[in-house]
This record gives sequence, structure tokens and C-alpha cells, in this order.
Amino acid sequence: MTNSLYHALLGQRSDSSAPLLHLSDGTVVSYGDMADRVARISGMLRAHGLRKGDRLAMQCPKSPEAFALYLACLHSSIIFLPLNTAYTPDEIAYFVSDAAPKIIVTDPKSEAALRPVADKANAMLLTLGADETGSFAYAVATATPSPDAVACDTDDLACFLYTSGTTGRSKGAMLTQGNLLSNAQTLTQTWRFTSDDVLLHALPIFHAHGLFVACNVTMLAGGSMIWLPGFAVDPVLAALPRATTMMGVPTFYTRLLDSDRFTKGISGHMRLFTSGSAPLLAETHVQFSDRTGHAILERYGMTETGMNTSNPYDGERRAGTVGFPLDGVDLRVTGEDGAEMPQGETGMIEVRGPNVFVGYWQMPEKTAEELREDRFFITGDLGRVDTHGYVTIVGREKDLIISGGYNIYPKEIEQVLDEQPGVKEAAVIGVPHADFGEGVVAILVADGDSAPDIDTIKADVAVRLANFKRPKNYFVVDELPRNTMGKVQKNVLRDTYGDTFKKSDQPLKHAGE
Ligand code: MLC
Ligand code: AMP
Repeated sequence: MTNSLYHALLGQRSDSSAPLLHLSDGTVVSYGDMADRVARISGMLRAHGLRKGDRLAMQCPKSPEAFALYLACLHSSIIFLPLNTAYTPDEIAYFVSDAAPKIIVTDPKSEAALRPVADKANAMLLTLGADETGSFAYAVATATPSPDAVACDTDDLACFLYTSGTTGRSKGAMLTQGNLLSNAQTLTQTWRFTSDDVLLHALPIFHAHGLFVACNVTMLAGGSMIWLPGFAVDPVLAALPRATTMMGVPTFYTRLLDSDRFTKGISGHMRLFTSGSAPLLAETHVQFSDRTGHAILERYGMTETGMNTSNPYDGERRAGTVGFPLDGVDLRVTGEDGAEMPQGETGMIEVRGPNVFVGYWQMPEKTAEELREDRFFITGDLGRVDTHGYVTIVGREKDLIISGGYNIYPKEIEQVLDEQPGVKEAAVIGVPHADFGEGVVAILVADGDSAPDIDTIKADVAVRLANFKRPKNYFVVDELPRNTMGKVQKNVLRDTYGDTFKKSDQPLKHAGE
């Protein structure tokens, strides 16, 4: 028994003075500083009765202390449940009732709204702001540190990440210590991370990309991170000269390319830019390489599996593809009957490997629907493998919109819209959006003669759904197009409303410009 992931990330560092985080105010947090913070947080968590296998939920702004809380959960073998800071209290209430965390850590601004949620779930509520104030900091400061890690196995659960589904409730993907560690090890080798690397970290830390890919990989290699609170063009341009690597969603790269100040001069020294979480347009790849001389390395993954494929470090990074299956990952393309398709044909992408999760929390039926007996996970992504082995994702079977790297399931929004006064039914689609890749559009059918009041609907949607899920445009129609089976033809809607965001005369405004 060993504490596998924590040990690999922090526990075995010989040089504790090595930098881990470079903060915006010039402060450097070393590996040793972080280990001390972790011991103090662990002491507090254990003093509050949290034991191996208990859950802790966090909805906090990105900060070193929020990151330390993740590491402390690994250290104490507590299951960490990070939640998108955009989620509304309504949304949080579901995750909390499902995962039953013993402690919820949230921003002081959300305390009042989440108090009833915590009380109902019998969970303790602590607050932690971006400036690291709040009751969490006080509880940690007054606790006795627990420097010893709690022993655990590679099969022990490390994290729950919730993913929505095409139907029904969100599912808590259970990821083990071994899932996270094996994926980080493979990526560290594939992308040649070393202790010399300085990763420009502008991603959120409540998803697989920013937390597991970016942080675990950098720490496993002993490197450091320039720790930005989020993505904005100015601070990223200011930090680039000090970085060696950057990981981003496609929106990061299109926003950088929109700036004249993003030049070869500012980025030429970089070792690696990677992209994922959403398709990178081939034209963005080409534009980027023309501007900087760098071929963005695109990779493909998901919450349930971590990373599955990657373009090569050496060799051609082929635009429009997601590269080859990673070492240890089996990838196959199957037809509707589940049988493997001949090479080159398009079908469902399935993956198997040490990276693949063990199932959805308390949902054995859902797990069985998506995880085959031979341990292949049915991704919901459609793709093909070419004669050279490059994987191309050609679409999704799941009804999913990916906007700025966030997943949005139309069903969840349609359910909220269907309940609105004056709405008979609603269809939600994603259409091309220059900034976010896809933007959400709602098409409503009026219930009766008068048109539904869109402002009233927007106000209710704002209470119930996280901001990135809210439709950016609404249309009211007499009826929805349906096929002979009565199913709404979303492809027809996508054709009809495909230009919604192109027609805008408004230039897109980005934070930091
Ligand atoms: C913000 N908004 C979004 C949005 N982000 N709308 C749609 N899609 C998004 N992704 C809303 C805001 O609420 C605001 O609405 C308006 O759009 C403009 O906001 P902004 O200021 O331009 O947004 P910004 O704060 O700059 O955020 C954009 C972003 C961010 C791209 C930087 O979304 C981001 O960090 N995305 C990364 C997502 C990510 O890490 N995904 C990894 C998932 S893991 P209003 O109405 O309030 O004005 C995964 C596995 C894998 O997928 O393979 O990696
Ligand atoms: P999530 O559930 O947030 O982990 O999102 C996973 C989904 O994002 C995958 O199933 C894909 O549909 C999509 N995705 C991730 N990386 C890529 C990529 N490089 N290209 C296309 N789609 C991607």
C-alpha cells in the first residue's frame, strides 16, 4: 500500500525548494511550501472527521489554496469533487445530494445561497475566497498538521467529476488513483515534460483538463506553473516570455490569434502548445503555425477516461486529427451492432486502458450502458482511423454542444425551457461561434397565440443554469421540424440557424482586450 498519486506528485520531491507556482503578485510557492500547506489542510480535514473514502466538494475560485485542497484530499485519501464556479445553487444542490460530501468548500459570496443546500445534506460548509480568506483558512490555521499521507491503493477512488448526459441526471464519474496516475505518467513521457518546464496555467481547475492534465503532468515532472486565475489575453501575453509550455482549449488560441501582439517574437521560445477539450479547426492550426512557427499539438480526451490520443511530439502533428492512441490505450471504431469496423471507416470510438474510469457513482445501469464487459468505454464520439493511424473525430453521436471547452447537454436546457410559461416546446442546438466554437441557440414554439416573454424566460434560466449553458439567442417558431418518427430534426435547425452568430455586426469582445 502506498499513497500513489500524492506520493508521485509531491511526496517524493527531494528538492523541496523547487518552485511549483509562480503567482501574479510575484510570490513563488515551492514544492515544500505546498507540502506544508497540504499537511495543515489534511490536519483540519481529519480533525473534522473526514476519513478515507469520504467526499469533499469544492466550488471555489482558482487559488493556490484551492489547489492545495485537491492535493490534501489525495494526501488524506478523501474523494475530491470539484465543481464549476459557474454552477448555480440549484445545480450544486443536485451534486451535493448525489455525492453526499461531508464538507463543502465554497466562495464566501456563495455562502448564503449554499447554506440551505449544505444543511439539507447535513454537510459542513466552509468558505474560501480567491484571496484565501474565509472560514476554511481559519479552520486550517487552527488545526494541527497531519504530515503523514493516508495509505491507499491504485484502485482507491480519488475524484468524482460530474458529467451531464443526453438524458436524465448528471453522472458522477469515479476516477481512481491509478486512472489519474497512469494518465499523467503517459502524458509526461509523451509530451517530454521535465523539471525545466514552466507551464502557463490559465485553465480552470475544476475539470480534467486544467486539474489532471495540466497540474498532474507538470508536478509529476517536477516542473512549475505560472498560475493565472483564468484566461485573458493581456496576462497571458505578459506571462508567455517566462513559460515553456501552454495547454489550452481552442478558444484560447483563437483569442490569441485575434491579437496583433501575439507574435513569433513572443512565442518563438516556447517548447509546446497543446489543445483539447473541443475540436481545433484545421484553419486555426494553420494560422497558428504561420504566425508562430509552432504546430499546436492536439489531443483528445474526456472526463471518464482522461486523455486517449495525442498527436506526436516528434513527427507530423496533423491538423484536424487528434493523433494516435496513447501508450497503453486501446482504441477501436465500432458500428451500430458493436462490431469493429474495417480500418478507415467511420463509427463509434471506444477506448480501453488504465486511464478509463471505474463507473458512475451509484448508477450501475448507466455504467453498464457505456462501459462494456471487456472494459471498452463507448465515448459517444464518432471517428475514424486513417492508414497511418491518425484518429479523426468526425462528429458526436451524443447530443452535445461544446462551447469554449465546456460541455452542454441540450436536454438539460430544453427541460428548463419546456417549463416556461407560454412555451409549448423547445429545441436547443449548437451552431458555429467564432469565439466559443459552438454557441447555444434556443428555438421555442409558443403555447397559444401570444409569443413567450423572452426576458422572463432569460431571468428564470439565469437562476437555474450556469452562465455558459444559457442560450445566447432565442427564436420563436410555429412548429419544430420533425421526421416521420416524430423526432425533432436538429440537423435541419442547425442548417436554418447556422449563421446566427455570423450575422452579428458586433465585434466579439474578449476579457483582457
Ligand atoms: C463564458 N461564457 C461562456 C463560456 N465561458 N459561454 C459559452 N461558453 C463558454 N465556455 C459566457 C460568460 O458567462 C459571459 O456571459 C460571456 O460568455 C462572455 O464571457 P467571457 O468573459 O468572454 O468568458 P471568459 O470568462 O473569458 O471565459 C471563456 C473561456 C472559459 C474560454 C476562457 O470558458 C474557459 O476557461 N474555458 C475552458 C473550459 C475547460 O477548461 N474545459 C475543459 C473540460 S475537460 P454573460 O452573459 O455573463 O456576459 C474536458 C476533457 C478534455 O473537456 O478533453 O480536456
Ligand atoms: P468532457 O465530458 O468535458 O470531458 O468532454 C469530452 C468530450 O470533449 C469528448 O467526448 C469529445 O466530444 C470532446 N473533445 C475533447 N477533446 C477533443 C478534441 N481534441 N477534438 C474534438 N473533440 C474533443
